[in-house]
Amino acid sequence: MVLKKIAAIGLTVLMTASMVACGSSSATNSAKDAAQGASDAGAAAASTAAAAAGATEGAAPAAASGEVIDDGPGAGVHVFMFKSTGNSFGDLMYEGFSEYMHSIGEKTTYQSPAETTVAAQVQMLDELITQGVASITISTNGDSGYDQVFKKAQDAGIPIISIDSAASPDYRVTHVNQAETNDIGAYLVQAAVLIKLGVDFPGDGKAMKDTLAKELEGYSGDPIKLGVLSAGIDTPVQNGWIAAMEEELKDSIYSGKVDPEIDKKYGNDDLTESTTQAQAFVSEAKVDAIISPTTIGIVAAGQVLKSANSDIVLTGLGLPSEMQSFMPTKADDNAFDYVCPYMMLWDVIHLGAVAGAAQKAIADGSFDGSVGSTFHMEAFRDYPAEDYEGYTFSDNGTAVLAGTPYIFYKDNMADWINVL
Ligand code: RAM
Repeated sequence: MVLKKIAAIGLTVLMTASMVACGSSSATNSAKDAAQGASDAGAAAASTAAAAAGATEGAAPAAASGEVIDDGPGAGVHVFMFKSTGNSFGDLMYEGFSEYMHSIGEKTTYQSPAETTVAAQVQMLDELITQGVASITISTNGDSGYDQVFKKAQDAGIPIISIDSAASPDYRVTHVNQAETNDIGAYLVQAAVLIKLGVDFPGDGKAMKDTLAKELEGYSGDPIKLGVLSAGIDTPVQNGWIAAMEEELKDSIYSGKVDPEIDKKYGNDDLTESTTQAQAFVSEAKVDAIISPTTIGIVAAGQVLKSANSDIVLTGLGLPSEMQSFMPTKADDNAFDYVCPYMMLWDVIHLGAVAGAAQKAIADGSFDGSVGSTFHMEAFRDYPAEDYEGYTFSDNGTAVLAGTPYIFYKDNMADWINVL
């Protein structure tokens, strides 16, 4: 069933200009087609609930570029489950997953609970497994509590891969990692401190550390204090990034200049809770910069800091469409007139497509998720065909690397507002 047709707007942009190279990448971020942005994808997700299970019979409909199809849950359908509904980041990953899968004749459905909890995901998974779905691709809300339901999937021969937020290596075939965890954590710290020091994005992600080292050498003020406004307290993906931030802060360039302790608050990827936590940062007045490694948290913090006309600066992981009121959008803007002068993310649509290609290869028996095992992703949209290879992930399971962090700043925001 075609639930949503999104008009492509014809603009083609390359995610290369300010890419942060991360050395270990076996894949590259690709050129991408500028399809309609997050709000339309959100509308598609909202319609998901209306998808009829009966639609699973017959051949999978083909999808045009930017078209989001939900075949509804049922036997033989590939399930994509995000942490919860109402999050454009999840909607965009599903857009890529669904479009890629339909381009190769597979059926998909987007199934996420209303609540961002382990229990809510487990209950949905249980029902989907009983229906005999073809596979499960999940972004988890926690690192425990899934064993029983994952075992049920395993016993039923339903492969599980995780994306964004990892599932236990005991049950997943592999994890689709958006970009290297250590890179994301390090770059977020570097960006936050550079922004606090009033330094524009140097135009190249790799140049951030050198620029920062020079700036900090001449810094003699009070130690800069960083705060993090995260998602859930147990969310694997954000906790991995926070650990990488703490590691980065051990580098000697920060010694005596930036407090090694991060003040952490959790908004559970809920706009209201994240707003309350951002307000707490403002009223406590202890931090100089907030890093929000969640697209929901960074929007809440942007709004709070802007309304309060606060001196606290902001960076993190955000969608350009949702951050345009809090960021510079033109090359001649003064970045420091905005609460968030620059931020990061990766190509979320492409990420979802890589997970689709992994599931297809698992179904065909050509990829088993082990280190060195590979799968092929066909070209789709402007993305070239590409091969991905399993490697050892930080939790000792395996992952495939889908991309690299990408910096959004005043020179490129306008290109992305209608895309992501
Ligand atoms: C949020 C989610 C997701 C995270 C992105 C950056 O939408 O918390 O897990 O990866 O932000």
